Amino acid sequence: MSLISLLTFNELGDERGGLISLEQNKNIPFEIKRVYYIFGTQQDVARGFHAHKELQQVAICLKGSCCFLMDDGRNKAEVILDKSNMGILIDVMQWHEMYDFSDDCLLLVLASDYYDEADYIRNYNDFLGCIKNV
Ligand code: T46
Repeated sequence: MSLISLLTFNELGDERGGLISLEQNKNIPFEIKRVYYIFGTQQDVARGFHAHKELQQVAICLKGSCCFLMDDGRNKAEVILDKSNMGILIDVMQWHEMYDFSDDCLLLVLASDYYDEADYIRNYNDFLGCIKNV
């Protein structure tokens, strides 16, 4: 599995403006059970710093930009999200960190399940321990 998996969404806009449609099990590779969005972030504040055991997510920067670091416990890779027609797949057991948020950043996240704190691995050493056991 590639560390950075980017999804490109078809643009259905016309002279009246842009339009992008997101559909579960079509251009989003799972059933969408939850949607949340992150906004009003500060440039020098980083978020994330966890992996999920079961949850799959797609993050789309609808406005502005931010940087994602993805880490599978062996390799790390960075990507800048700055296009509303592009999403990053945050797959299971991918440690991820988000930073360098622009002032106007609006980050939409589609998730495959309801919020469950028990699905988070928030300690990096615990994450590395889980990877070793796979
Ligand atoms: C992720 C990245 C991309 C809820 O109660 N319900 C929710 O649906 C979410 C997403 C969060 N929360 C609570 C949990 C914390 O007490 O809101 C608080 C802030 O969440 P957190 O510190 O986990 O936020 P981020 O930005 O570090 O991570 C979030 C998601 O939680 C996470 O699943 O993958 O965005």
